[in-house]
Amino acid sequence: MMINGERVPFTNEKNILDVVRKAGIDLPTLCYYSELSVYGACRMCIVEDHRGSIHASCSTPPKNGMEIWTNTPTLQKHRRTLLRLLLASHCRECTTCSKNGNCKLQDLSKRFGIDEVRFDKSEKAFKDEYKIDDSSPSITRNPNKCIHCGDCVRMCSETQNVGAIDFALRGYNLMVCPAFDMPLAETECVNCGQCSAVCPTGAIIIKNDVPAVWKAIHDKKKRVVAQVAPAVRVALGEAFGMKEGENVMPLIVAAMRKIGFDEVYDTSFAADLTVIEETNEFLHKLENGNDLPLFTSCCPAWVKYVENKHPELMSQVSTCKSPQQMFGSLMKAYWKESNPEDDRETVVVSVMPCTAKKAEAGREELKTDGISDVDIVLTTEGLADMIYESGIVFKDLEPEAMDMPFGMYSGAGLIFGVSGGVTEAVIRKVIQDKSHTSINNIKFCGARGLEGTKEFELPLEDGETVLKIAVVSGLGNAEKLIQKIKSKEAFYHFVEVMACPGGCIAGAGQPFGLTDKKKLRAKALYASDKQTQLRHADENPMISSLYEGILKDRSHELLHVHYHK
Ligand code: HC1
Ligand code: SF4
Repeated sequence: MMINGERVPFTNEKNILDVVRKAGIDLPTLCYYSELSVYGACRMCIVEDHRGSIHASCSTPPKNGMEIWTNTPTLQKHRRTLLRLLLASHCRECTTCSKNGNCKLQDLSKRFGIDEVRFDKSEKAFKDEYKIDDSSPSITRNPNKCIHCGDCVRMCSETQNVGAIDFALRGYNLMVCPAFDMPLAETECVNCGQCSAVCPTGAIIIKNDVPAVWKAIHDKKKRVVAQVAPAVRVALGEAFGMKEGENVMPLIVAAMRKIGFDEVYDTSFAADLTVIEETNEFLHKLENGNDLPLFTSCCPAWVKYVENKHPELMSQVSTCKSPQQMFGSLMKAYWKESNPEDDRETVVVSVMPCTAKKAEAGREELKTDGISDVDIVLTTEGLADMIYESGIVFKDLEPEAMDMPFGMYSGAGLIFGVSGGVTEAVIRKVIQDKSHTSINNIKFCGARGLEGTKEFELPLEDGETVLKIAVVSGLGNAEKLIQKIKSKEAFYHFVEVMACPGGCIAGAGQPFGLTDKKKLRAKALYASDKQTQLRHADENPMISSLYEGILKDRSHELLHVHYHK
């Protein structure tokens, strides 16, 4: 086809938009994501053909012989008019909006030179129009900033099969909200935050817990202990213009020490503990042959999904706390026991790629004597904000190592951050042959890759048992798998579920990224795993000393949970 007078070949591109972008022209969009269905609502991606007809390029397939232009006076006029209309009904408190500098509407207004908005309305009038919903522990909805692109609605229903939000009313009154405009916290929302990840404006934002962390750091009576999740290290660098997928963990440690965290540890350490506890639980169930498959439990959005939609399956969800929570309960108990003369209160801060971890940390079942095991959860972007606010030049930091003893982890714990990682870590524990070759060869078993559903069989060394395993990410894929299990179309011994498509590397608290970026993050985690001296959880010497010490009689109390919704 011809684009702006130049011949551009196309192959499998599903729409003109993809062909134009392939040709190096960044057509603007507000409602297009290649991983969601095409909605065609914003009309920013319009193109003009040789007859002067206008087409939405996202919903028009490319055809041989087509001639299109992307930047004619008509298109420019239409785009500006569309933006002006959107801005006219948008609450524009941009300087104090958490999306300031990261808002697609703001970017496009600048790009198309919008310097005045007619039909203006005061900020107060907006605030009086729709109430802000901050009932959720993970996200805040501000309908005054919604541009009705429907990205959040499609993400919540298509990808996550939750459908907690949808369009309501018509015409000028059209809005996106939960059924009957209920507070989000009272719906089936699982706190995955994926709606906020695709929201182009500040209409759905992640709860900001940065002020609470600063308060704790500035309080001398508090010992602020941080854990950093596996997936954070391969995404945070992007916030500082570094290469996508680069592992910046040593710089994160250096930055966090400068900020004032007293100790910096790795959630991968607790993931090693999860591997041991979950594998033992799995082998026990396998021996008894009942209540199978065992579903993983580290993803709190998945746990909430089961509670909401399939409570009858809760007995099949592992009783292991997630690594975040294992870390919190262990940390508080360990320091109380080993250092009773330190009278500072321990505050556990997690840095997570995930918004559902905020909700998990607040759950009643994960409190000890009324106190949360994890006190505050920051997202990757929240930590980036703290680094930025502190004036730390991230790229120029000298790399530093984690604190000990909870900074020691195996590669098995590290790969939890990508879909299939928990499964691979469990397999590394289950197999008898722990040689390098054998551990390396597991990568071919079928657990790796960004496909939403992976199913494979694993023959064990006893020559008799063949494990049937499934790995899914995205709750819509989990639902399809559950239906297959229920209808007896399929049987599995072990099922790993992560709510975010691709696993935690694609968590809503990370800088946003589609497939290509996820691939780089996954690659970086697997590369780091290969460089660890310890490749399976049993090898972690700190873990064995804990089992001989504090966990000897308290492993169930500290590492397991029984949810009672
Ligand atoms: Fe995850 Fe997990 S891998 S859930 O994705 O099991 O958030 O990274 O920290 O808890 O370890 C998230 C990541 C994370 C837990 C671990
Ligand atoms: Fe839906 Fe997840 Fe957003 Fe909740 S957080 S509304 S479940 S996409």
